[in-house]
Amino acid sequence: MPVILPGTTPDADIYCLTDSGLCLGRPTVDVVDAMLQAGARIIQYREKEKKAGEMLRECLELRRMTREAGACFIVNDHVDIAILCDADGVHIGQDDLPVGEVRRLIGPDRAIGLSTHSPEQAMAAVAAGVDYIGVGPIFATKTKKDVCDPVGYAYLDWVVTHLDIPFVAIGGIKLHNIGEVAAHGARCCALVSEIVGAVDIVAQVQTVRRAMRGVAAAGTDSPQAG
Ligand code: TZP
Ligand code: MG
Repeated sequence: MPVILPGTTPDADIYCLTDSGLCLGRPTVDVVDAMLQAGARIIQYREKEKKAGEMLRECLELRRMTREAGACFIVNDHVDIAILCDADGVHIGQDDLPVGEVRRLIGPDRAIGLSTHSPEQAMAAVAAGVDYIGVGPIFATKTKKDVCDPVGYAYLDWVVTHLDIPFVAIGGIKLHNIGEVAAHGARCCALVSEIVGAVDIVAQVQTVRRAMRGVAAAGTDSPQAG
């Protein structure tokens, strides 16, 4: 199965991330199971506090589940775990290993995503050969520690206008603003707290996906398939 990259699905869609600190004490496997049940197509494992052994065990299980569901599975930060669990890709930040070194480790067939916060970083990411970029934080967020100031719509608009590379908008995206982010041209939006913090994750993923696709969130329309 080819890797599903942000912004390359036929319909605008969301990108779900794990965060065991925000998921109301539920096991990460159950959280991802709910995301997949709701039709999520891209899952990123992003755990900042767990030990490597636990992360690998969880990633092996999530890889099995995402493969069965036909969803893309990306591991944040940990190139070794991404390789060991046969993830579709790895997502790194500006202060992580250089893209060229990550490519050497991960090979040509797995995707590399890189978080960017400015046009300069985006152009450097393209030149370095990443497969997609993160664009944000669009709004203020408490989810990420040592996060930079929000980039607002200015940087998102610049990416939409100037680049062809797949990208995912991230940071402070919620049900109430995802339609506006999509209207600015984001075809893929990443949400952490708005999804993992929901009591009913299945319903929340479906509602947020509908909102992104321009269907009234509170409407009586039938849920869209996968
Ligand atoms: N990268 C930029 S902002 C962010 C990450 C991982 C956190 C986004 O979390 P939330 O809860 O959707 O604002
Ligand atoms: Mg990182």
